[in-house]
Amino acid sequence: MPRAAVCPGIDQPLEVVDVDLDAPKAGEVLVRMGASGVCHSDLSVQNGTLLAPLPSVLGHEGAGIVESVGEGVSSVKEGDHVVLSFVPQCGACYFCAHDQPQLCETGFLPMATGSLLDLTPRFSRGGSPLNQMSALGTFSEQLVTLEMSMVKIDSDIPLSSAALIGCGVLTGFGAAVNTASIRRGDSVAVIGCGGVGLNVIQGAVHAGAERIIAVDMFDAKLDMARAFGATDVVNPSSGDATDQVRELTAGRGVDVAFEVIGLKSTTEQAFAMARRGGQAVIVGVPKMEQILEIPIAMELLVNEKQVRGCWYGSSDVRRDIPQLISLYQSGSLKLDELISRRIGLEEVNEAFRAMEAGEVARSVIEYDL
Ligand code: PAD
Ligand code: ZN
Repeated sequence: MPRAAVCPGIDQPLEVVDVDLDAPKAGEVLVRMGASGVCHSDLSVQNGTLLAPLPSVLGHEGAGIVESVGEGVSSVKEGDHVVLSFVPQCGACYFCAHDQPQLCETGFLPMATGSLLDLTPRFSRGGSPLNQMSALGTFSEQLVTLEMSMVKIDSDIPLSSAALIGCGVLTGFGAAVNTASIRRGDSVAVIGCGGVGLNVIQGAVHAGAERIIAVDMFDAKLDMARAFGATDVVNPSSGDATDQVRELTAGRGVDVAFEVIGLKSTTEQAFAMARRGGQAVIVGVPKMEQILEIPIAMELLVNEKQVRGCWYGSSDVRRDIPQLISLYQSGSLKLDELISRRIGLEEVNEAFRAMEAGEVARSVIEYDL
């Protein structure tokens, strides 16, 4: 019986309790979790920004060790170390066949409904089903998920660092490298330098951006941003962020502006910071009903600006996870530096508080293996 952090309902604290876990069915895998990052999207489910069926075991950024496999599973076996993907990627549907596995059709319903392919979760408590966020539920000592929701990694990579790849790194790094069209020498702005935004910064460095302007309201985050490769920093408390970014770019604006918070105001800022012909890449998840209004004639036509949405860094997990691991192994990708606090599962509510207070890049739950 694993211990898991369950969100009982919107705005209710997570409860750390023993839960029941069914054995893996065909195409499914039982994983003993090594670690799970605490991402803003977990908090967004708890506070109702991101709609997900509750009650649910939260957590969608994790790595662990395969304990057993269901019938027909061939890509992993007992003892393998794996990074979990919060988007199941089947490799065979229309989107997977068109180089957009982040939009996988097979994986969409399990991800959105917090269940597996038969649309039931494997967690339960007192006989009632408990959903599993993004078909995972990494805030649990063990979980059962789809074979298509994991990628095998070398067993010498620390699981706490590998866990971060599962959401923050794939999303942020991928936003810069896959979603945006950054060219060598470009200027970019990154609004929001938390666990995801810091990875946009390191992705922008990798893509060859020359000027990387970090925007955050906490100076400590801006210090981290510099350590991850930002060349300039802007704190909106010392003047309008758009004006400050324009001043740094000869009044023109940046080639690519990223919004990595999930607010309407900062999404509008990203659009305003982009130069004529530039891109605004939206990574932060706002409230479901949020609408973005853009002056069509001036901004989309005369100024030819583009808005690009970014889901999971437009990542192909089977292509990108091995690449990120090898960048980490060669010292070109920071993972350990993203970990602000190593915590136990019982401290998950405190991790939410620390995230909201801007105290951490990532808190990482470490499980006893
Ligand atoms: P985080 O809380 O670690 O970071 C957010 C950062 O924004 C913090 O550093 C804050 O200080 C900063 N911030 C907040 N408000 C402002 C403001 N008004 N002006 C300037 N800075 C501000 O969150 P995170 O990095 O874990 O996640 C960021 C967003 O990305 C969040 O909305 C999350 O749900 C989203 C996300 N999207 C995807 C995707 O596929 N698109 C995947 C994962 C996470
Ligand atoms: Zn996340």
